[in-house]
Amino acid sequence: MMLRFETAGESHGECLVATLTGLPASVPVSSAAIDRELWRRQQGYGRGGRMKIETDHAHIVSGVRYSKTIGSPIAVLIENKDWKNWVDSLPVEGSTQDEPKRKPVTRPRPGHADLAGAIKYNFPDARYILERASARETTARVAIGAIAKGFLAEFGIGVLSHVIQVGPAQLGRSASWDELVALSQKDEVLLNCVDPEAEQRMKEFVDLVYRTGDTAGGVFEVVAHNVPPGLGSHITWDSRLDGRLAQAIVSMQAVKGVEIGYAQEGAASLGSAVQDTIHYDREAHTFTRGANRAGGLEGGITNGQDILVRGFLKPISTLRRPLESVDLETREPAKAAYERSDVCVVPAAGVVGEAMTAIVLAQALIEKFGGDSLAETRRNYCAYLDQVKQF
Ligand code: EPS
Repeated sequence: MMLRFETAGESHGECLVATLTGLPASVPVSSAAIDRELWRRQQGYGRGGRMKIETDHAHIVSGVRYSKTIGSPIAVLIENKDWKNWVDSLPVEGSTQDEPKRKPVTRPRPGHADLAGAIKYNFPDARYILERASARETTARVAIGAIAKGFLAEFGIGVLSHVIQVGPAQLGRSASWDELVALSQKDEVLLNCVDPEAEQRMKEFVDLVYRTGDTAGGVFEVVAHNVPPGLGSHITWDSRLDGRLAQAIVSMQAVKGVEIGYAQEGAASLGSAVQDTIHYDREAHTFTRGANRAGGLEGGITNGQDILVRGFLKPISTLRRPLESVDLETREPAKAAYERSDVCVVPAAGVVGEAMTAIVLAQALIEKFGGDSLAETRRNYCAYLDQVKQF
C-alpha cells in the first residue's frame, strides 16, 4: 500500500494519535477543515455524555509546513479531555500498590469486544480491551480521512454521507449530491437525514429506545462524487476496490454489514432489472448508464458513476438496562457493566464511513497515478483523463 495510515490511543488515555504516510508533497492541509470533520463526527441526536466533555481538535505535529504537505509522514494528535478523570486509574507507569485505583470491568457486555478480548489477551477484566475497542478511536480515522478528502478535492472528488435508516425508520428514497452538500454544511445535526419527515420518524425511534433504556442501530450511506472511471482493478482479489471499501467499512466499530450499490434489493431481483444499461451520448462523446444500481463499481473498478457504500450498524452494545452476562471474578450470572453510553451513533458513523471511503479512494488514486508532488500526480491524472476522453 503506497498510502498508509495508522492510529493509536485509547478512549480514556491522554490522546489519540494518527499517522499518514505516502501523500505527495504540496497537498493543502487545513486544521480548520479537519476540525470541522471532527465536529461533524461528534454530532447527532442520541449521543451520550462523553461528547459534552470533548471538543475534538487536530494538533498536526509533522509532515505539514505552511499548510501544505511536504511528503514526509503526517502525525496528528487529538487530546482526550476526559483523560484528567482517568489519570489515576490508567497511569502509564506505576506499581501494583496503585491497583486499588484501577477501574476493572468484570461484567462483559454482550456484543462488545469485552469478553473475546479479555480471553485473547489474558486479562482478568475487560478494561484495557474496551479502552482500545471503543469508537473513540474513530476520531483519529476522521482526522486522517479529512486530509484524504483534501487530497481528493484537488481532483474534484467529493465524499459525503447521510443516514438512510435508524431502527425501522427509513428514508426510502435516494438523495442528490446537492442535498448531501447542503446537509454537510448545516450547523445543527439531528440525524443527518435529507428528508425532515423521515428524520422526525428516526428521532421518535431514538426517543423511544432512550425511554426504554435500549439502543438503536441503522444504516448510513456514503456517496463519492466525480470519481474517475478506472480506480481499482478486476485482476486480483485484493485490488478489487469494492472489496477494499467493504473491508474499510466493516472495520468500523458496531458495523456488521456493508452494501455496495443496491446489493440487497438486487439479490431479490431479476438480472434484467438489476444491471445498469449502457448508452452513448454522441454529442458529449461519453458513455452514459440507465441507472446506478451497481454503486459506481463493476468488476472492482470504478465506472465513473457515484460510488454508493452503505454501512449497517448494530445497536450499540452498552445498554442502560444491561443484558445477562457473567462476572469474570465469581463466574456467577450478573448484569453487564454500564458506565455511560450513546443511544444512537448512526450520523457519526456516516462521517467515519466518509473518512474510510476517502482514505481507500486516495490509496487507489495514488496507486494509479503515483507522483511525489501534487503537480506530478495531477499531470498523470489529467493525461489519463485525456486518454479516457479519446477512448
Ligand atoms: C464508547 C463508549 C462511550 C462513547 C464512545 C464509544 O465513551 P465513554 O465510555 O467515555 O462514555 O461515547 O465514543 C466516543 C468517546 C467517541 O468519541 O465517539 C465505546 O465503548 O465504544
